Amino acid sequence: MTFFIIVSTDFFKRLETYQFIEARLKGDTHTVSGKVDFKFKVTLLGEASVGKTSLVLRFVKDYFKEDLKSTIGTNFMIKKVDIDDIKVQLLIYDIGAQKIFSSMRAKYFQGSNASIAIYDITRPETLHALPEWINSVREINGNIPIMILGNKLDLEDQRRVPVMDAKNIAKRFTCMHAEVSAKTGESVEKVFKRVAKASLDEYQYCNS
Ligand SMILES: Nc1nc2c(ncn2[C@@H]2O[C@H](COP(=O)(O)OP(=O)(O)O)[C@@H](O)[C@H]2O)c(=O)[nH]1
Ligand SMILES: [Mg+2]
Repeated sequence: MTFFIIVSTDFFKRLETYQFIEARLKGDTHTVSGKVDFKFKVTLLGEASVGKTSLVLRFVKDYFKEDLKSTIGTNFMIKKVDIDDIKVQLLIYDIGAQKIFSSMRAKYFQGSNASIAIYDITRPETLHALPEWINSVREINGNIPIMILGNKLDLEDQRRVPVMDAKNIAKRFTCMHAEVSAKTGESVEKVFKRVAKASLDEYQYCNS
């Protein structure tokens, strides 16, 4: 009985968050500080513990913590980036990998302008799980830009995923590829900016 109450409370909390996000997406462009030219939804994909939450925290708050609690449900964070003189607001959705939330995933994928599919360079199985994630996000959103991203580059001495393996998968699925470290911050900002630029290019291409 107690279990049931906890589950349903959590469900309504998530539903509220979702409605709040939807309202923001439909709202004006003054949601953060100052005006923005474009708002893009970017979803993070990938297996548990590859570093999705750590990456978004590094990018948005320039912060890293070794013992993060695993993500329950979905969180989102907002950050503005400048692409030349164009102001882009990224709404970054961090999806919990737990199977129990898979029924909610389609909802969260909807309306993505781009995705970042993350693997851990020390665990090959996390790369091999990505095609399934990529197919589900493309089923819902069509051919949006996707970045296949290797994380934990600071653990180079424990690397078990050759760069070429990831590049081959990226080529097969027409995705970008890069490697970063949420821990040291190496290349994190550069990668999010590349994703923002790809979203902008895609938007301009589709609306030209
Ligand atoms: N060495 C190293 N550890 C990382 C890095 N990014 C995340 N981690 C660790 O990997 C674990 C899982 O990270 P988390 O962000 O919770 O992964 P998520 O489940 O994909 O959101 C945590 O213990 C993090 O501290 C990184 O770049 N380098
Ligand atoms: Mg997480």
